[in-house]
Amino acid sequence: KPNGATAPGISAKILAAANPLAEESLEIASNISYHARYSPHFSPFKFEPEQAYYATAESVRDRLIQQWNETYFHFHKVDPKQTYYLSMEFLQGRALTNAIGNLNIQDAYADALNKLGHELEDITEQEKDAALGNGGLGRLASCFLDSMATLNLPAWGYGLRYRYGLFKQRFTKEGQEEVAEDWLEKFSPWEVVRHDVIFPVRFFGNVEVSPTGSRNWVGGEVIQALAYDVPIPGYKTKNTISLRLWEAKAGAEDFNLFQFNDGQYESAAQLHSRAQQICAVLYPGDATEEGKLLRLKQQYFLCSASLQDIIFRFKERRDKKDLWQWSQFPSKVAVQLNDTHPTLAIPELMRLLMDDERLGWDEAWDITTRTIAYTNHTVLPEALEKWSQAVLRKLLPRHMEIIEEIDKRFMAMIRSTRTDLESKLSSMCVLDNDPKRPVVRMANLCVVSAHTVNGVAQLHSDILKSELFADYVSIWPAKFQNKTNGITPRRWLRFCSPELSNIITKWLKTDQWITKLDLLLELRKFADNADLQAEWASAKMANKQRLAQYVLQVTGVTIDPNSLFDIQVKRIHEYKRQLLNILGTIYRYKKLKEMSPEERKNTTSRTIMIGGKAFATYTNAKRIVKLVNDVGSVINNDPEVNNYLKVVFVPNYNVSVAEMLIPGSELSQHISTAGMEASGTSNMKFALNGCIIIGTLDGANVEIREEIGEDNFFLFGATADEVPRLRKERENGQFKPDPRFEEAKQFIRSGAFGSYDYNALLESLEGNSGYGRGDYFLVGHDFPSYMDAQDRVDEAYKDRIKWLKMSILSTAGSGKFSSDRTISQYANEIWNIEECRVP
Ligand code: B1H
Repeated sequence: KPNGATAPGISAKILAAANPLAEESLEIASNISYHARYSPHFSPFKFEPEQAYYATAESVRDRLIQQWNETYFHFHKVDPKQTYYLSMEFLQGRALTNAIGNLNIQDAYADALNKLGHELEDITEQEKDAALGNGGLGRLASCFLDSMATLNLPAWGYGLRYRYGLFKQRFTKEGQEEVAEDWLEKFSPWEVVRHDVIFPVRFFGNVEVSPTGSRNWVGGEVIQALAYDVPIPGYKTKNTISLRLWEAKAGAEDFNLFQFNDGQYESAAQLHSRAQQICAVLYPGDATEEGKLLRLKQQYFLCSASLQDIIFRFKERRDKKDLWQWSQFPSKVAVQLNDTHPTLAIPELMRLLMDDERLGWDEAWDITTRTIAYTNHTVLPEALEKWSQAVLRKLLPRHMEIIEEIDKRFMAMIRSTRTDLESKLSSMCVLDNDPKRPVVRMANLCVVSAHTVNGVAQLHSDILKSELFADYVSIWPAKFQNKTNGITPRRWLRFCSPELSNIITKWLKTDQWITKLDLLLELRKFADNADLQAEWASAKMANKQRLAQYVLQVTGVTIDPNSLFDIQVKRIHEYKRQLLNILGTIYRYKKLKEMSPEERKNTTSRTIMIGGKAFATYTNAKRIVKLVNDVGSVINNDPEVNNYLKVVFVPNYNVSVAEMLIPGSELSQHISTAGMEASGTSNMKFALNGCIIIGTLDGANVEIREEIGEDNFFLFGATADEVPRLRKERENGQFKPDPRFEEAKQFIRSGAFGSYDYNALLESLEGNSGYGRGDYFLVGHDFPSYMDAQDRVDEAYKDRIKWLKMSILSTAGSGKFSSDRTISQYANEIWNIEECRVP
C-alpha cells in the first residue's frame, strides 16, 4: 500500500487527531486518502462527502477484490457443480453499508472516516441505489445472492447492466411523473469491467442447411456482450461471488469510416446506436411493436451471453480437453430461470449444443432439461409472457425452429402415452396457433423443458398445481415444488436497524441469529419481560424518530412519533389494493370529523404512510397515487383532526427508502385479494422488524401468520378458495355493499379531496364483471372485515404492553423467512449443489 499518501489537507487532520489511533483504522484512513488522491475522479483539494464516498467505496472494494479473486480461483480448482441465477432484474440498492457490514469492519471504517473529518452515516447516504429491477422479483434475486455468498455456495448471478434502472418518481399537479435515474452518472465503484470476457450475440438473419443436414444460423446483426462484474460478499466469510452484468457493444470494425468521412454520421455508427438501445433501460415500454422487439432482444441478449460464458467456463475448468464429456454438464451446471423472462435460455442451450457442439437432439435435450429449472412468480394472466411467433421468427429464426420441435415432440409424447390428456393438449402445448394472434407461451415452454418448477410461497405453489399447471401434474408429479421466499437478515435487520439488532444480540447472548435466524425463537421466552420491552420500545422509538425526520425532509409534513405508524409500501397495483387502504382512511377521516373533540381524544392517533411506484402506462395505478396525495393534503391541513390522523405519500419508494421506513413501522398492510400476491417479501421484512401485519390470507402471509401466531396478526378478508364464488355472485347481482363502503366512495365523489375527477377510478369498483371492472379485486366485499380488523388494531395499540409483546413475538417468529433457509432448500432440493468454502 503506498505510504504516506493522503488526500490533500487530510494528513494534518490525521496527525492532529487527539486519540492514539487504532492501527486498523489508521491504515484504512490512509487507504481512503490514497484513493482520494490516486484514483481521482474529481478536482484535487476536494474531500466533501461525495469524494469521501467514492474513495471509501474504492478502499472497501480493494478488500473485496482480494477475497473475490480467491473465491474465483478456489471454485476453479475444486470445480464443484455451480448454480447460475438468470434474472432480468437485480434490485441491489446501496452496497457500501452492506459490504462494510459483511466484512465486519464497520467500527474501523467509522473511525477512519472520523479521522478524515466525516461521519460514516453521511458518507453512505451519498451512494445512489442500483435499481436494476422493479420490485419484489428483483429484490428477491438480490437477497438470494447475499445468501448464496454467505452460505459459501458456488453460485453466480447473471443480469443486464441497464444504463437507466427503474425511474425516479416525482410529483406534479397531475400526479406521478417518471424521470430517468442515472445510477451510472458518475461511475459505480462496485463494478469491474472484464475486457477479456466478451461474446457475440446474433439477431435476425436466417438458417442455412448444409448438405449433411446440419443447420446453422447466419447473417443478421451481431452485437458484443461485454461483462461487468459486481462483487457480492458473504457475511463473515471470505466467499465473495459475482453478479455478472452484460453490456451491449459494437466494435470498431462495425464503425463505417467510409460513410462517416462522407458525412453520413448517423448511418456510420448505426450498429453502435442499436447496441446502445439494448441495455438503455429496464423494461422499455412494450405497447409498440418496436418496444416488444427491444424487450425480446434484451431477454435473448442475457440468455445467449450467459450460456456462452457458462459453457466456456465448463470447458475451461476441465483441463484435459479430451477427457470431459457433455453428459457431465448437468452435474456441473445448474441454471435457474427467475420467472419466464430468461426462457430463451432453453432454445439457446439447445442451439449451442446442437449447432456449435454438434450434439444430436436427444443428447442436447437430455442435457438441457437436466440443467434448467424455472421459478414462477405470478398467476396474473397479464404477466404470463406470450411472444408473437412472427416476432420471434424474425428476430431468432433458429430458436423458433427449436421451439416448434420441442412442441411437436411434447405433443407426440402426450398422444402416444396419455390419450386421456388429448383434449387438454391445445392449452398445454407451447405454441398457441390462434390464427388471429399466434404466440409462444413462455410458461408452458418452461414447464415442458425444466426439470423443476417452483412457486414462491406454499399457497402460490398449491395454486400452480391445482390451477395454472394442473394438467401437467399427472405427467410429472415430482416436477412441482414450493420454495417459500425469504429475505436477507443482514440488510433487513442487522444493518437497517442496528438498535434492535443490538438488543436481540444482548438478550440472546449471541449474534449467531444473523446467520441462523431460527435462533430468534428464543426471544419468545422474554416476550413478557419488562426490561426487554422497555429496551424494545426505545429502539422502536429511535427508529420512528429517524423516520419522522426523513418524512419531514422529503414531504414537509410533520408527523408525531407517538402516533401509530401504519405503512403500506410496494408497487402500486389494483390487486395489492392500496385503494382499500385509502378508502378505509377516508372513512376514518369522515368519522373523526363527525366526532366531538372529547370523543376524538379516545381514538388511536395514526400516521398512515403509503409509498410505491406506478408503472408509467398503468392509468388506474396512477389515479390511486394521485388520490392518496390529494387525501393527504386535505387531512394534514385540517386542524380539527390532524392531531389524530396524518396521511403521507412517501415519494420515490426504493430499497434505501425501505431501509428507513421498515424499522420505524408498527403496523404494515399486506392486503391483496387472496390468491393474487404470489408471496410478497416486504411482509417478511416488516414482521422481522417487529411490525404487526394487517393482512389477508394471501401469499406468504399465510405462513407468517402460522409462524408468528394468529393472535399477533390482524386477519381479514375472503380466502383464495372463496374468491371465484364471490366474483360469480357479484356478476349475478347478489353483492350487497356495506354502507361504510358506500359512504367512503360518496365522500370522494362529493369533491372533498379536490377537483380531480375520480369517477373513472371509482368506476372500477362498480358494475358486475370484467377484469379491472366490476370490482374484480373485491374491495367492496372485503371492506367491512377490513374496517373491523382496523378497529381491533386501534384497541390493541391502546394497550402498549400488549402491543410490545406482539412486536417481540413478531420478530421471534420470523426465523423461517431468512433467504438463507430458502437458498439452502434450492441448493438441496433443486440444484443439488454443495458448500465450497474458501479456506
Ligand atoms: C412478481 C413479477 C413480475 N411476480 C412481470 N411477477 C414483470 C412480472 O415487468 N414485468 O414484466 C415484472 C415483475 N413480480 C413478484 O415476485 C410477486 O408479485 C410477489 O408476490 C413475489 O413476492 C415476488 C418475488 O417472488
